Amino acid sequence: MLKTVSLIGAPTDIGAGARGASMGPEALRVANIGPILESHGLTVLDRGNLSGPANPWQPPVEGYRHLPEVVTWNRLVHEAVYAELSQGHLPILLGGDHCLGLGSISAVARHCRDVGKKLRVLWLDAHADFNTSALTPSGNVHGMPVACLCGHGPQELIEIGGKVPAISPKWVRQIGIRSVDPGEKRFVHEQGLEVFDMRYIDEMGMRQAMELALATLDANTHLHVSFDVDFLDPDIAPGVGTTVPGGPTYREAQLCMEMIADTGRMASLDVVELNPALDVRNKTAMVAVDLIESLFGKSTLMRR
Ligand SMILES: [Mn+2]
Repeated sequence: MLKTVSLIGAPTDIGAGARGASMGPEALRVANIGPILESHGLTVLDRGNLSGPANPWQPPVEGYRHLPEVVTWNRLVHEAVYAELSQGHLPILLGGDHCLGLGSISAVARHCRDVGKKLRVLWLDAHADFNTSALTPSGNVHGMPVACLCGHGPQELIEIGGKVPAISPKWVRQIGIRSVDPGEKRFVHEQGLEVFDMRYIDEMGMRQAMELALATLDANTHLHVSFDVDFLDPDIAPGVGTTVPGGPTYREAQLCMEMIADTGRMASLDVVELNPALDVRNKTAMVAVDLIESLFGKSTLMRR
C-alpha cells in the first residue's frame, strides 16, 4: 500500500439530478477524513478543492445536461489525479457527483499505460452508470461515466484520457447494483460488464462477490475503487441524491472494504455522490469516512 495519500476536492454537482453533492468534499473533511487516515500511519496531503464552472441548472441539450461544464470539471480532475499518481501518491477524489469518475479513472488508466500496469476498477454503486444519451431521458451525466470510459459517449468526454476507449469493460467489476434502466440493462449485457448485483449478494453473500471481484489481481495490477455512497443502504447513508432501498448493510459494506484492504493493491479511490443537503447531522459523511478507514486497513474484528 502506498503511504502518501492526496485528497483532491471536486466541489460540484454538475452531472447530478439533485443539487448538493458540491458540498461533499467539505463534509468529508468535517468528518475528519484527513486526521483519521493519518492515524493509520499515512501521510495525508490535502490539495484543497479544484475550482471549476458553476452549475447553471439547465435542461438537456442534445441529450446531455451541462456538457461543456462536465467536460471542464473532468479535465480538471483528470489532470489533478494524474499528477498525484505520477508523484507516487494515492489520490482520493472527494466528489462531487459520479460523472467525475470519468476524469479520475481516465487518469488512472493513463498512468497504468505509462508504467505498464494492468487496471482493475471496482465500481461500488446502486447504479450501473452505463447509460448513453440515447438510453436515458434525464441527460444527467452522472449516469454515464462507465459507458464513457468504455468509449460510448460524446467525443469531448470519451477522449479526455488521450485514448479511446480509456478502459475495457473487462476490467470493471460492479458491486451492489440494484437500479438499472431497461435499455441500460441490455447495454450492460452486450458489453459484458461483470456485475455482482444485490440479488447475487443476497444469494451468495458479500464474501463470495468480493472474492470473485478481486480474483486474479496480481502484483502488477493497479486497483481503483470508485465508491458511490449510494452503494450503501439508505438506512445507514441517507445523504445521497439517488437513494435506492435494499443496499449493503453496515456489516456487508465493512466486509467489502476489508476484503479490498486485504489485497494491498488499492492505489486510487473516488468517494462520490455524498450530498450533505440531504444528510442528517453529517452521519453519511461519517459512515463514509468509517468505511474509507477500513479500505486503508482498519479491521473491526480482532485479527492479526
Ligand atoms: Mn454512481
